[in-house]
Amino acid sequence: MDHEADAYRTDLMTITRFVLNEQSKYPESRGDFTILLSNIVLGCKFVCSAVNKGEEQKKLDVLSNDVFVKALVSSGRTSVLVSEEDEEATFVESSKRGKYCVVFDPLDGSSNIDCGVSIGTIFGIYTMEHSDEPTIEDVLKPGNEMVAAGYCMYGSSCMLVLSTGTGVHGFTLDPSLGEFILTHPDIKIPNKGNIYSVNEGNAQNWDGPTTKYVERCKYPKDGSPAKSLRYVGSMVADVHRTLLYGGIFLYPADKKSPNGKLRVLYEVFPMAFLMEQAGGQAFTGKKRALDLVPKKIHERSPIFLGSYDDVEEIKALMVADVHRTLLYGGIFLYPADKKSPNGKLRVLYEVFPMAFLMEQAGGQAFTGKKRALDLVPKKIHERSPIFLGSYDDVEEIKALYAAEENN
Ligand code: AFP
Repeated sequence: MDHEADAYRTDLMTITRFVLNEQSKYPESRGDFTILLSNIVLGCKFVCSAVNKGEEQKKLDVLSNDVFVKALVSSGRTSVLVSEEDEEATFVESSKRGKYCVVFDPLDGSSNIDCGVSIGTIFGIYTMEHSDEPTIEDVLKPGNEMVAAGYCMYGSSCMLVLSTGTGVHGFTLDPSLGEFILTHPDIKIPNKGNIYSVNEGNAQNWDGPTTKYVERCKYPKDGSPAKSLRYVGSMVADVHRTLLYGGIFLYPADKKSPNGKLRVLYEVFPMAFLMEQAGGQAFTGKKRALDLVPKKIHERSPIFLGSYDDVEEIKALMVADVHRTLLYGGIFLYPADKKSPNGKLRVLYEVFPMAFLMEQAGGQAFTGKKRALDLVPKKIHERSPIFLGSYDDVEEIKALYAAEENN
């Protein structure tokens, strides 16, 4: 008899026991998070059972949302809820309020239900830092302020993947016990993978770096084998596979959808949080995904997430437009136009760093009116037109602007 294996099998680490263990490391904690989580778990068990019964999509969408909202409100531990299903945020009545805010998609990928493909619930949790009346600002916060995030996948088995900021842990529902048991402790994503996951049907509308990246996945230049394409079209399933096998999942911007499709609060942030906790990365095409500050609860963002090295590659391609100018000379411009009189690029974290590099490399950076580095931004996300690159090339454009001014 294998006593060691038996000892492991009989030492059932339920999700509640796991979270209580974590909580015992913080003597000041009063069990609020455990209570909140047990209500999320209840919602997941309900949805799992409803999916297994084969309920139709529309009914399941509504049912799942109702169950989660009611479970979260009755936990007495929440103040603001944002659900993909509800246009407006829910503000919990004062007698039932608690210190947490939960953002969630009760049934993500639900257009796949009727053909039996894996779907899931995604959630992220913030804490309120004040005891005043809750406002929408309590959830319009960057993902790096989340205290926990996770998803539950309803597939061949029902699995809940959770991070409270100390790694990523996977729990599988044992239907006979009705409990989620720890089956995948401390999940780490491989540093590089051999799968890419994207809706290639949108390829004709992608930008240059995205097109180039996907081309490289298929025709690698460094002699490595081509990546395999896997795309379910259900984020939880695609991200779960990426987490376990490595590789990259992307839903990029395209000409028709400049912000991509996926929602910041309850798709991008929770998955980005899990990826980083598992040793991977999540990038929007411009910056670390968790550093986004959403302005609206249903805001969207492009997303590239997965293995550290794979995301590093797309990051490099995204900055390559400017990098090429730096290495080979020439000019990079994102000018003003009638629709965008300030261009598109942001002064503080796009124009300034690139202008600084250009000048240090002997080039110039010009806004169309003045030296870019002499701008004094009035707002943190202010935009400016920009022309940067080789000294003489920028000199030429400066001369054209000066001539126009003199006319
Ligand atoms: P549905 O909930 O409408 O099925 O959308 C699923 C989803 O939000 C996400 O789970 C997928 O990753 C993504 O959309 C798939 O989008 P495309 O169908 O455009 O590929």
